[in-house]
Amino acid sequence: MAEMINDRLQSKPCMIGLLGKCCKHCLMGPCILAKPNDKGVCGANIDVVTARNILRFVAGGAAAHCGHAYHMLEYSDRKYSARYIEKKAPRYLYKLWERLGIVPKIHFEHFKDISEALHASTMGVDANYGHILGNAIKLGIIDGYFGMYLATELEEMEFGLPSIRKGIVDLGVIKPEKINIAVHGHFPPLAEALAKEVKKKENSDINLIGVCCTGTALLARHGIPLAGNFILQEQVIVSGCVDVLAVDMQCIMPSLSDLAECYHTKIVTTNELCRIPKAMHLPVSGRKSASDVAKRIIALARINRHNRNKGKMKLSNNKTEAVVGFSENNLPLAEWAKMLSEGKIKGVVAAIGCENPRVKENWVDFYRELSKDYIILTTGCIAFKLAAAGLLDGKRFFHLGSCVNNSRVAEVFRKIAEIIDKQITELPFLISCPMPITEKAIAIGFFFAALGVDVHFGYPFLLTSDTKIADFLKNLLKKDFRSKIFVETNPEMLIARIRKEGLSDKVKN
Ligand code: BF8
Repeated sequence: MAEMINDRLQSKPCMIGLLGKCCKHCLMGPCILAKPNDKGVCGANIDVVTARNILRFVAGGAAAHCGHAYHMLEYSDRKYSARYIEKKAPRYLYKLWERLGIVPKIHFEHFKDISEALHASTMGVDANYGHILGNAIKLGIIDGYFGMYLATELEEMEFGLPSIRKGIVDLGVIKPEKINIAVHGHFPPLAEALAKEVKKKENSDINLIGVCCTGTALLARHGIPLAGNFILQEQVIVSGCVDVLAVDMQCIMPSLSDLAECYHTKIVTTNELCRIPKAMHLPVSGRKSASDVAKRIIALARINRHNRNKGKMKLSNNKTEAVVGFSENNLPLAEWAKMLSEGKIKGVVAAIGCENPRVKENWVDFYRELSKDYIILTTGCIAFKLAAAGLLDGKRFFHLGSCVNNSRVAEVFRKIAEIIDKQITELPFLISCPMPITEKAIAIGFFFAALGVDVHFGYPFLLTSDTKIADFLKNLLKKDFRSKIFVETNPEMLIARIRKEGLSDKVKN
């Protein structure tokens, strides 16, 4: 007998999830925040997690309604005014929304696809898992081109290209004798304005340092030292010597402001999307405000330096030199293509993504071993880890920048394939993301899979489940894209497999 809804109701709802107290937006979780003072691994508290879950519910509902309207627009071939909301809403309400900064401003067409994905995945819409997975690949393509490519291109137009140089990484770049300002996040305008300021003679007392991808962008473009990646961001404060930590957006632990209460560090948020309680907010909206905020931050750091507590300083001596600033424009791609054709190298592997503290395996040694036969490109937080291990020598390991700069990895693959006159998928390329944390890391994987590149993840998540979905995705990728996304959590197993099979027979797997 077919089971009925009453039967299915026997399965009790998860009360934690029901109340929005389960945070499953990264692979350090899912984190259960059952008691009022519980926090997720990143430090997000119950209020933040619940609010984020509500946002995702609202986004799903809004996507469904907007999708409906969008399909009607398509169907009837009509346009809508860019001032649609202003025209429709009561004047007083529109003014209020404007004052609160909540009038939607997005007109870009590709955002429609993202909202449609939320629409399609909300209850009662797309129930065909094959179609849903096709949509995930489409979003990967959007992530690649409208996300990483466009961001990289716009940053290069605004701030210039990276150039090959030596840089210093790790916590030892914090200098107790100087005024230390750290920049953290992903969106570089303020960090670039600060980089300009600290070149001035009157600011020679300032030591500007970076964290995460904002820091990586500064390292590649200006050689500004990189203090840490995602998992070291709290250690930057614990040094007791960072006078201002200016954050923009993404991968910023909400725990920072709580931690800063125990130290003298002033946290400054600079992006409208990213607010942290107890932090000072100095929004950057354009070139002029970036320059003004940079000056204010320098003045604030100069004053705050006097509040350091000598008894709480915990300085690190860890410092490593790394060669950085590579891109598709300055790498010897013709030479690599020749070496590949002649069998002098076995392939090109890109080590990308995060450093997930849940992962305990030694992936650094894995890449060290692999580099004997393969060229290793690297970006993001894993690039910091390889740099700190002393591997980024610019001979076998090449640092291509922040996570949005994975577009450079895609360009390297595209150009080498062009030179050899093959398709990307026919060549021994691999994307390896051994310690993913964020949704971004997974989206990047889907992008490269859509390009025909095999993608390795080193942390188990949905794709590891023994379901039809995992199989379907495997077959879909194999048939249409000649690629695969696979999970291997054991570096020794993967190295043995690559030694035995290489990367070029991937299509047969
Ligand atoms: O974009 S590697 S933890 S910092 S998400 Fe975040 Fe992951 Fe680090 Fe930059 Ni990328």
